[in-house]
Amino acid sequence: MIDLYTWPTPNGHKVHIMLEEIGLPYKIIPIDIGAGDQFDPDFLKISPNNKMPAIVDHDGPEGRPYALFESGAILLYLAEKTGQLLSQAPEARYDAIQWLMFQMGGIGPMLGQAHHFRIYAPERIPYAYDRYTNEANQLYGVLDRRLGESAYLGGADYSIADIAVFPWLRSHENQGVDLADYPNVKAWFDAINERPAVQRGLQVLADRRRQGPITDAQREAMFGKTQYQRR
Ligand SMILES: N[C@@H](CCC(=O)N[C@@H](CS)C(=O)NCC(=O)O)C(=O)O
Repeated sequence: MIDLYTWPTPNGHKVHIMLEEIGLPYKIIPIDIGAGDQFDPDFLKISPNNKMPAIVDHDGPEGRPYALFESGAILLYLAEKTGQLLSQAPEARYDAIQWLMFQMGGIGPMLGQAHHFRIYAPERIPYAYDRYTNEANQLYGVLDRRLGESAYLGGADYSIADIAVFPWLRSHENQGVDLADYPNVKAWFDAINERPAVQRGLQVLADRRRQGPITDAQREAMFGKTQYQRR
């Protein structure tokens, strides 16, 4: 059994979708990041940067429990554990890993900042607003060119690279991106969105998603003093 510490955000959705695709049983432990659950000392023992998702695999290497944070590491771990969604052939394997790293180092951080400065920032800061909107569109352009030459990000087969990127593109409007400008991305996105496991993954904790604008208390937990008082 895998304990899944999560919340219905793009980084959480990656792991929900992965677990649904590979069919391993898991138990959901909600980490409400707007309520400050990520600062619980027990959670910090497995996720030292106070971020979800994290997992504990009670049947880890050599049968012992094993904890992981960072969604990219979790996807790699689950792919290797089950032999699914990551090729064993070196070239195809590293093609997928490259695009997984592109998600972790580019798509996640940059689209996250685009969302932050367009939606969450208390005032509009034109420099940041424009910089991250431009970065977002630049990254969608990279994806569009890749998906013009191969069916999936890692090549011919659906892989953990697609699972990592897909959830981040669901909020394209909030990132200042019009999907119609990226037809290869749109076709790929629509195909992945139709996968039954993807739809099941997106349903995990869906009823807990914030309705309406962020509150002052949620802003404080995620971006305010609470975030930095442990330093
Ligand atoms: N690089 C990390 C990023 C995880 C992350 O940014 N999680 C956010 C929500 S999507 C979070 O837990 N934020 C709470 C906080 O920073 O206090 C990963 O891919 O797992």
